[in-house]
Amino acid sequence: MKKIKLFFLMALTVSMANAQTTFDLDWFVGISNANASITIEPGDTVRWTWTDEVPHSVTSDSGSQESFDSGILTGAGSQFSYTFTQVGVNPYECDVHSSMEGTITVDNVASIADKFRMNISFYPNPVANKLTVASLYKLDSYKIYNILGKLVAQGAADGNITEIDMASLESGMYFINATSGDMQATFKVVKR
Ligand SMILES: [Cu+2]
Repeated sequence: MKKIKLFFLMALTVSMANAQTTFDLDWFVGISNANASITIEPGDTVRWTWTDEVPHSVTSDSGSQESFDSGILTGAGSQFSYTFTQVGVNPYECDVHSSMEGTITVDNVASIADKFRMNISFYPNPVANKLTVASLYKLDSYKIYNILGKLVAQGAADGNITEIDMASLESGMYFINATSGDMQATFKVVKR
């Protein structure tokens, strides 16, 4: 009994020390390099999902730190996963469409919070009306604070892509706080 308990405790400790994450990327003709590129930590997995009906592969370039190849798969919903274990830079592409390419960077990021922050992008900035927040972690909610720290708007986020209507806010600088589970990040946006 004691042994079992100890084992469980050890397993729990290990799993908490390496909070492994699976990142989902859509894989299709026309994907931008930015949307096919992410920064992860050793032990993290990237899962590519084919979202069109054209044949593709996920194939590491010759200069890639790790070597991986899905082979050519066809059909929306096809998937390929790879778990990266070494720190390094991994450029890859589709063997069928050389315009489909990206880079998986594997680094010992200081914290989950940093990893969360590094994988959020928002545009345009400055923004006139609609701000798009793209995140590789699915976002739950957002809050907008003005320069005085007053909460001026909040809402539910919409997973990987959230559109925030800022049309009704006055011109000026705002801080947007986004959350995903117990992670959060704040970034600065200028409203025209
Ligand atoms: Cu392709």
